[in-house]
This record gives sequence, structure tokens and C-alpha cells, in this order.
Amino acid sequence: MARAPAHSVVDGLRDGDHDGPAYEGVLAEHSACVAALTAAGVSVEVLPPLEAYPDSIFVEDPALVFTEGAILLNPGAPSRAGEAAELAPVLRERFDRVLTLPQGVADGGDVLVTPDLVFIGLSARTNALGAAALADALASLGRASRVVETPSGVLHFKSASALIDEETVLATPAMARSGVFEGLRVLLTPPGEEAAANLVRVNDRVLAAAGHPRTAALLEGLGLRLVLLETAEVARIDAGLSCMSLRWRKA
Ligand code: CIR
Repeated sequence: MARAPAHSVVDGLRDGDHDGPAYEGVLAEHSACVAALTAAGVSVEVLPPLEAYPDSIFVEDPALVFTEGAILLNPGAPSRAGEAAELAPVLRERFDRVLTLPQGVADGGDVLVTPDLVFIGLSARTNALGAAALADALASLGRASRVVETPSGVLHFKSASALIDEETVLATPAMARSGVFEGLRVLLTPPGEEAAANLVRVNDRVLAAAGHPRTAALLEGLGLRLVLLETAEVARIDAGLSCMSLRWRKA
């Protein structure tokens, strides 16, 4: 599931005083991402744009979805808080179980799901109360979780890490140094290619940000089928590929 960008996306949240993205540029990158997911065998529903929420294209943040059910989150940025209510009816139509968080804030961008464990990264968007509430909700869905720190200066836990296969993570050196991934195989993004750590493994392929040749070589060396996508425009509002979709397997 994805959500089409609104024209207001040019005003999306960003850290720093650089220019925002162009609407057409975001639209092109979003469309390419949806096309790549479709080509990977995913059935993608694109929800209508929400002008009132500039960052609502990043559907990964207000919800988590699993085969067993969905969890509506409490986005940590005040301007994004209403995005969960917009998603609620959509998810209730598609999932028998839709859980909510009774307290705190938590963004889906801070949640890395592995087969055995869900990492919940504390960040400027996910606080201890929200993480604890999320851990309870995950437990109700039969998922074990662990609350961990996100390195400072990183917006979301998954801005700096991604699961490549059941036991392998790609992470920035700062994220890897924190030791959170002990027990998993950790590959490091080469210097200057930290932004490449945000990628999407889907079915037989990996959707990764273009412009990171050493990371591409690393992933190809593992025998992975790479699909390189432009992310320069969404990067202007601190986003990457994983943020633009919610993905789950139907039972
Ligand atoms: C925000 O600051 O919330 C958006 N401009 C970017 C959100 C990116 N989402 C993500 O990394 N999961």
C-alpha cells in the first residue's frame, strides 16, 4: 500500500534550511517506486493524496502491518499526528485485527522487523512510552521486540539500517557500532554512502537508492537482484525508499 504525494509535499518536514523538493520530482520517484514494487510481484494499492498532510506519502510511519494484523501508530511529529486517523479506516477494511497505542509516540520508520525479533529504535519520533506500548501491541500479535537506541543525528532507525535477508542487515557504521545487531550478519555502507542503508527487500529483489555504486557492488556481490531508484527529491525531505510503502503478506 502506498499514498500518492500531495502538492503540499514540497513543504514536507526537513532538517536543515535547504530547498524542499519539486512536486513533479517526488511524483516521479514515488511512481517509479510503486512500479518497482509491482514488478517485484506486489499488488500495490495507491491511496489518494492528502493535501493537509505534506508527509503523508510516507505511509511507513503511521502504521505497521503484518500478516497477523496491523498496528496504528502515534507519529512523533505534531504535523503528522493526524495521518494515523486517515489510515485507520483503510486498515480496518483490510485487517481483522487493528491495534492502537494507548500512549506515547512511535513512528514506523523506527521499527525494523526481522523474522525473530522486532527492533524498536528510540529517536526524536519514538519515545520510551510509545516504544513500550508498541512492544505490548507486538506481543499481542505474537512478535517479540527489543527497544534500542538510534544513533544521534539519525531521523529514524531505518534511515540507517535495513534487512537484506532473514539474517543479514545493511547498516551505517554508526548504527553497527551501537552493537544492536549482535547475532545478525551486519554489512556496512561504504563511507559517503550512508543513505544507501535505507532500502527495501521484496521477494527476489532489492530496491535501493541510485548513486551509491560501492553499496550496489556489495549487494550484487551477494547475488541479489538490484533495482536502483532515484531518491534525490524525497531525500530533500529526509526520506528514502522504505518510507513510501506498507508491505505485508496476506494469510
Ligand atoms: C518526516 O520528517 O517525517 C518526513 N519528512 C520524512 C519521513 C521519512 N520516513 C521514514 O524515514 N520512515
